[in-house]
Amino acid sequence: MKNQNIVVVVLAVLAGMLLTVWGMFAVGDNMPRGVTEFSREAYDLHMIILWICVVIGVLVFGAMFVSIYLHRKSRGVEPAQFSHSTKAEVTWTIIPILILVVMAIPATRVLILMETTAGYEMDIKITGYQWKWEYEYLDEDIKFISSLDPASDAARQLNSGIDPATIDNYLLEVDNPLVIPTDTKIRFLITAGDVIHSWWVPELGWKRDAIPGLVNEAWTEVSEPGIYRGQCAELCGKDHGFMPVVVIAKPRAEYEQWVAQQKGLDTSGYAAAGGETEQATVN
Ligand SMILES: [Cu+2]
Repeated sequence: MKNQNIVVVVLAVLAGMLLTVWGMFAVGDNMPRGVTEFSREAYDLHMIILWICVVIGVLVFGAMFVSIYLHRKSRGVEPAQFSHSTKAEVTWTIIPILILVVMAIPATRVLILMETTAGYEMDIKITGYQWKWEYEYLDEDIKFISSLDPASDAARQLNSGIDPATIDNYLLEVDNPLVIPTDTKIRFLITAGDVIHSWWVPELGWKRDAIPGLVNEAWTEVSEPGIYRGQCAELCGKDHGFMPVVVIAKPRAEYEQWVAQQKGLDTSGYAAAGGETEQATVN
């Protein structure tokens, strides 16, 4: 290979690495920043570690390509004859250890934050079933099943003749969404009634396995009202792809209205409160 060709290959590989990272942002394929303190912490951590990895990647591959180029046989370079270097081994052991320790400090802080459910203001029990979710507001005596919305369900059937592109939020819409108040620390108690599922809403920054016979804990405190979508994230059977999660975060007053409406106390303000989906059943 001619010298110019080698330079082109080296530059192409380095450019390809940087292009991959840039493309991740340009296409929006990165993890979402989310709408909770925890999701933002996790996102920031992910970005810090990503950039550390990019720098390491560029340095390591850069050094490798440069030395391949500068020390190639056609330049008459003689190979070194040593078989062991304590100095080099100590260096390439200590530097990665330091990097790992530096990355572990913020990661541990975020992990502890993730596990700290203390100070929660309300409890919601989530139970996964093939292939739906059950939500139980433990303080409110509200319980309902949330499953794939009928429009998506009809379109997904074999030979349905319905073009999925015509369905809004195809496979990401449910009949009864989980409604939560904003700016409230909510503890989720997550379990399953048959096989292992996993409750996942990317904007909240975490997912938790729903395991029969075991109750997992997680928490959230959503700062921005909105509709957040997710899916079951643990292969749980043939309809695993058809049990989405929809969370609607409403300001406290609108949430209270929704609760009253669920209990049949007051139905007046529901439409005004943004109740665009079907109402849930009350047990
Ligand atoms: Cu599942």
